[in-house]
Amino acid sequence: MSGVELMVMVGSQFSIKAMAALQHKGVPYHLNKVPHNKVKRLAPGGQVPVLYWHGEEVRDSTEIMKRLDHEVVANPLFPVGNQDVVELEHSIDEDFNPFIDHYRWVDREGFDRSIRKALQDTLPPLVRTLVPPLVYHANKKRFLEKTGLAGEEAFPRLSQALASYDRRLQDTAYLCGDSPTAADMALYGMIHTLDGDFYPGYPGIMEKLGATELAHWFDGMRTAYPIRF
Ligand SMILES: N[C@@H](CCC(=O)N[C@@H](CS)C(=O)NCC(=O)O)C(=O)O
Repeated sequence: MSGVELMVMVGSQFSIKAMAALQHKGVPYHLNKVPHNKVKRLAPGGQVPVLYWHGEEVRDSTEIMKRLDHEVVANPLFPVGNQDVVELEHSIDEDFNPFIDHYRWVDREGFDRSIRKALQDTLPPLVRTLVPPLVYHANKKRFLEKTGLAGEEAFPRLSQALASYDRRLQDTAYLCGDSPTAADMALYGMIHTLDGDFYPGYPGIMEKLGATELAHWFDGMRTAYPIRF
């Protein structure tokens, strides 16, 4: 295989992150969309995104960004020696991602707004109402264990995290300074699935919390790195 291909799942936060990173690097790519129920079977390692760089496979969105920096020097995603970017990108993936899982898979209203709607838009009419509750019950426990977030603590902790990003953006245009980095790509994917364009689990939360800098940053990222599946 030649050229650059990205294997993704529609609406996946880590896929959006990798798509934005490729745009940031100015790398044209072909999108390979894997249906939700086939990711485990078709994606190497059972997860997306996967990058194929001229036939060579790179798994994991963080590794993809490192590889892009290696191949294309301009517009570094991980500027050399900048530990703040490394730590923030890691923390967004590890500490913030559980909120996305919570508001998509555990919180019932969040599930109804996001995954249930996504399923209803893709399932045949006959099973459209039957399948979503089964999917909810089959996955809730798994995600509850994975996130470790109980219902009442999710919202205050999510609010704190969003407020901390908002504070960072009061001083600089991007999370780690005046240029977008890997940390911005990571949060961009997450916000899209929480309060953005892809069946958001908690629409309106930035407005509700008065996170105006974050909302402004998100609008700018959306314009700079439009995501279309
Ligand atoms: N650490 C991985 C996480 C990737 C990940 O969790 N991908 C999810 C989609 S957002 C996935 O492929 N899930 C497949 C499944 O659970 O069936 C990365 O950064 O790429």
